[in-house]
Amino acid sequence: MEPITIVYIVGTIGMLIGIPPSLSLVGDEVGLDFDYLWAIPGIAALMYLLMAFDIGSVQFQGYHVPLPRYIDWALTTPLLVGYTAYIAGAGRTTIIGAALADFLMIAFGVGAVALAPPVQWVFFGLSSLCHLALLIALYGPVRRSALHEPPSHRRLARLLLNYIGLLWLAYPLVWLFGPGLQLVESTGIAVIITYLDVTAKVPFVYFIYRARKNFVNVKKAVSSAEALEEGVSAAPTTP
Ligand code: RET
Repeated sequence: MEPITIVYIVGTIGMLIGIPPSLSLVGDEVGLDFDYLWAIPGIAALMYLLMAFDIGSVQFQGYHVPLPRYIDWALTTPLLVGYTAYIAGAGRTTIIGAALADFLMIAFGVGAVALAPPVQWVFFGLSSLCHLALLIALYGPVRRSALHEPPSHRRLARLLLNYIGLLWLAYPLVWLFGPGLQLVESTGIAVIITYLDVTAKVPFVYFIYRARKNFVNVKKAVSSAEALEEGVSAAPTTP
């Protein structure tokens, strides 16, 4: 068995760990709708399984590139960004705009790995511009909209926002050392990316799962406070 196969199997198992907590939120009445959160680790687990069997990989400029990785990123990173903006209470246009900037970043990224030297740098530039646009959207309108949310939502939105904002900075760097300058060969890059991917997804869904209890408690607290208020106002005011 190739060492890289083991890495991708570990990646598959890692992603599988994210499925039960996100599945438990399906159909849950927590005020926010997380019915498709499972698709984030779910799609990734499937793509890692394909990579473990070396299905769908191609050779670009003498560099081994698994296409399932880019299918995974194209589908799941807009979900990561979209859910973050949604939890922050952002409007439809902001959510779609941020998810679109993210999708274009990945689409241009495919050009950056598929094409030969001079042109690949143009695509690297375009992809990086989209990454920048995404960060501006997250730290601008998304962050601002979180200010109007209840504390539990605001805290979670901020956590996810910084998680995406910081961790994802590693990806263009990895590209530079891998497909870009080819200083690190594809096996080493695959190990790093597997680690980053599992870290980007599994704690993300877990953070939401963990905070779900807050949402429920907030709702319960609000309704019991209301019931209390009604009880108080219905009660006679004189002792
Ligand atoms: C590429 C190409 C070079 C320029 C930039 C890139 C950014 C990639 C990112 C990927 C994030 C992936 C995640 C996966 C989770 O499983 C495509 C490497 C900017 C930010 C979070």
